[in-house]
Amino acid sequence: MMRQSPNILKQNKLKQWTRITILLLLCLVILFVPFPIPDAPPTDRHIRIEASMFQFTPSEIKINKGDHVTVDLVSTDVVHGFSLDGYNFELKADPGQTSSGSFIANRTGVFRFRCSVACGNLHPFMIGKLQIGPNLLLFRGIILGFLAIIVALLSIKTKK
Ligand SMILES: [Cu+2]
Repeated sequence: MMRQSPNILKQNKLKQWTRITILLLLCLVILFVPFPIPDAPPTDRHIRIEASMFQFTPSEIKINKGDHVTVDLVSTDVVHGFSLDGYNFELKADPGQTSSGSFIANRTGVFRFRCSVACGNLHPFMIGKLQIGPNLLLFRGIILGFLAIIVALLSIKTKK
């Protein structure tokens, strides 16, 4: 194998660092640049959620930002509660009864909702997920994944 002169080695190192820097900048752009996704027009949503030991049905709900949401909490067995993280929203439904309340989804993101009444030994696991607006984290993750694949392919090519 031919020995490379220190100068060429230095240049190669510089090139490598430039590549890494560009890559890091690209990652930052993907992670933090806002996507130009238009907000869907807000609508009135009526969501019926059944609470039973120890689950909510449905347990995953997707809505749009600005939606006026009315939740009907139906308890099918014992007393259950519904408490939404990030929002000051709580309901409590007696056995066989329906409890209703409304709120405006003015904050985007993924929020957990949980039972707020100790209903049994698995009560802490009685949780669900409310997604408000598009799941940008997922989009960004997918793009980052593609970037990683491209970089991997390129590095294989340059090594040959
Ligand atoms: Cu509970």
